[in-house]
Amino acid sequence: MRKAAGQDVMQQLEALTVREYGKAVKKCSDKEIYYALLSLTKELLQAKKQITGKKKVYYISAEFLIGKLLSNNLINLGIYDILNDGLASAGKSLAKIEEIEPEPSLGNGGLGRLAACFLDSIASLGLPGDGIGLNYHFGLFKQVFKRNMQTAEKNDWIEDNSWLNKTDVTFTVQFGKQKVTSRLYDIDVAGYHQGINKLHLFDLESVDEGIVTKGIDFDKTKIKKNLTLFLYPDDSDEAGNLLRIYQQYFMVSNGAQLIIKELKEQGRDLHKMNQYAVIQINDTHPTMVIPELIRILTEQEGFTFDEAVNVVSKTCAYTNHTILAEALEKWPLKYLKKVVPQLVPIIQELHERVAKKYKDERVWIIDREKRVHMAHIDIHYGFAVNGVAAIHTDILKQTELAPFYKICPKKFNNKTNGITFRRWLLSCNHELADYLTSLIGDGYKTDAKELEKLLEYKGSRKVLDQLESIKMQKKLQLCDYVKKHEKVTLNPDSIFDIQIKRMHEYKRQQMNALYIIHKYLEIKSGKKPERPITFIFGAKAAPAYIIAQDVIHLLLVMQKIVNEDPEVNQYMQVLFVENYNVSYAEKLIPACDISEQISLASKEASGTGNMKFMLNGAVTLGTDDGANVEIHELVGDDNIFIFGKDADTVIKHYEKADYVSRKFYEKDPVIREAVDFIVGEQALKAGNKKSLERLYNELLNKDWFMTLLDLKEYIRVKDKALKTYENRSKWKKMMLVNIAKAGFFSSDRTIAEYNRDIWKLK
Ligand code: 26V
Repeated sequence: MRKAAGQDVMQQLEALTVREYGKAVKKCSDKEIYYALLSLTKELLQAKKQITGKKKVYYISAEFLIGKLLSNNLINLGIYDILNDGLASAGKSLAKIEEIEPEPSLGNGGLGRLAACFLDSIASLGLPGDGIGLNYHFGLFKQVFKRNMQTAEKNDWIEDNSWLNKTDVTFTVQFGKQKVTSRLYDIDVAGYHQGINKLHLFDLESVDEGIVTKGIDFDKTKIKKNLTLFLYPDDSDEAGNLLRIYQQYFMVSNGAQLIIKELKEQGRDLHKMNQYAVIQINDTHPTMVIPELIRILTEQEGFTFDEAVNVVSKTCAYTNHTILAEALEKWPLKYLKKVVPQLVPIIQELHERVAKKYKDERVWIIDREKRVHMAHIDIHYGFAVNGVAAIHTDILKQTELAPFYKICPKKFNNKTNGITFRRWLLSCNHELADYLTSLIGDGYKTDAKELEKLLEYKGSRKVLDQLESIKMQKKLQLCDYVKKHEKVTLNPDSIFDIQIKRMHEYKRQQMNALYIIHKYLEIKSGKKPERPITFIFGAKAAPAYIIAQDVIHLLLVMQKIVNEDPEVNQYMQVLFVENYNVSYAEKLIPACDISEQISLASKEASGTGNMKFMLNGAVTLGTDDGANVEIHELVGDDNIFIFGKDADTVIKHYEKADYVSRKFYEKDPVIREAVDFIVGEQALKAGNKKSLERLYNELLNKDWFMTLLDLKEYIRVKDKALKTYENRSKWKKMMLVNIAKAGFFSSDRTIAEYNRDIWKLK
């Protein structure tokens, strides 16, 4: 057995390359070293102790956006520095070697990334907890820009040699009369100086990658071949929706079978399942685990229906991640009858029990249009319901889920999201982490609140200058990377203003685009900014979400117009990076000056990018929404730029249906000028008429997410942020306060709260 850590890990690597390739590390290519490190790290992980305990949490989620794993595993195993130094002595760069690893493509955005941060923190706190999800072969699509538009290609991320470990666990999953066989693949999840848990990813034995034709097109009806090909295929048509239900059932049936298998292997009494297992349902996607467990317990384990309902309800807990109605799943009963007929009588019985008990139809599971409200199953037949930031949980209680809060107030609780500092500081910003360690010791690595010790240095010029210099280093690194990957030369002396997140109207990238147009026109008219500004975007839009595609198009058109205009490009630049993903985020976030968090108040449940930026010394420009509210409270008015109508005002506008975007357009020439530019001569020459006109009409006639409501104030406050940046000592203090106050947002804190209030593992 190899030793887990220590000086000899470099010797182990040398021995491995000699054995595998017949040469020393210094003679190997980066690729050869990567694969040697992969097998060495996997061996070290396997030698680690599995985290055990009486009770285990199963975090079941359709997405785990885990990112590349090499660097994180090395950090958590405590061997990053040794290898980094050893490789450097052999003339090799670990940072370059890390680039070889393909990024797993198992999530859309925040929800999936949160699940990944949670797995890291569960293991790092030494808690027994496994993830359960699906092994999508082509994951979320790869974004490729063509003619300033997003196109989608398959993301072929799985290699023969990868972090996935094939197991001999297989199950049968039944869809009506059809049966498929699954196979379990595991990824080891190492805690920071801790043992390991597992991420269990189920795959379809009969999956056929060959059925993908052009781009991401494939026959959606061939479920025996397609079930684990893609993450959330296009759900704009019936076949897409059915496939989503097939995927969800495949995930939960496998999950339920695995949990029961493990409990039986441990000799547990299934009637007391809740003493040994807790199932955290990540959004509504895994909701069918509730009826599926009830089905298995009654059909195969001799439970009465009441007994099964009773124990399952004490085992399952639900996290809500959005108040957007279109994202709260409601499956037509007829779809469920087609895909999972065996669950339908169970769901109907669960509904009957609710309908008998409550007159208020808003809490029923099946509505008059025969749609099954998945969240309602979770709330009635789970023991806890949580939102993901204080304001989000309040809105759930007072508005979206108010009828439920009335009947079961005790189930509701808040768990403000968090991020793992291992990835979002120690791994992506070694320079800052090392400097912080030199100032305040490394206690903050396990107790993030210790970052507050940094506040002592608020008056130290030396420290403030060093923070500024690290920021410059990270900007230069980003410039190099962008030059290579996007063929764009950025100016590191400019202010980096960054908005990276899924493309959605509620997140209001279109508002930022209108600011860019406004700034462009100002410069054209002779009003130059004090310092150049670089506007950076990264985002994927769902292939069926047309308006989101239009916003991407507008931004790419602005990139072309601005960057090619010699009168302007020395004062501002626009960059929309292609195929934004976790690895790109790790490069962008440490280099950011202004963090754009500009969602329409009430709509962003939490946000987690906001936390990552803050931790890396960026200052937030945002609305009082999601976790921004808590960031605002922590850093105070002086260290954040807040603008826009608050959540109550926005909710009232929706209730009264009295927001008319055209009024804002008509009464304000600044707004009018920016909006008109979208369909002006210059934009139409550079872009696509149909797309730009559609977006223009949307903004003028609908603007469901109230862009124009906040645009004027956004311009004012963003200009104020840019001006404040010129007061360098003030800005550097703001950076310091943001870093110092970020400790609250460690996912270790979030998980400790889940454990204390919901899971009660230890
Ligand atoms: C999903 C969909 C799918 C259908 C089209 C429209 C739409 C809109 C939003 C969503 C979001 C699904 C849930 C989600 O990803 N929520 C995110 O969860 C993060 C982790 O809790 C949180 O930080 C983000 O604020 C929240 O948007």
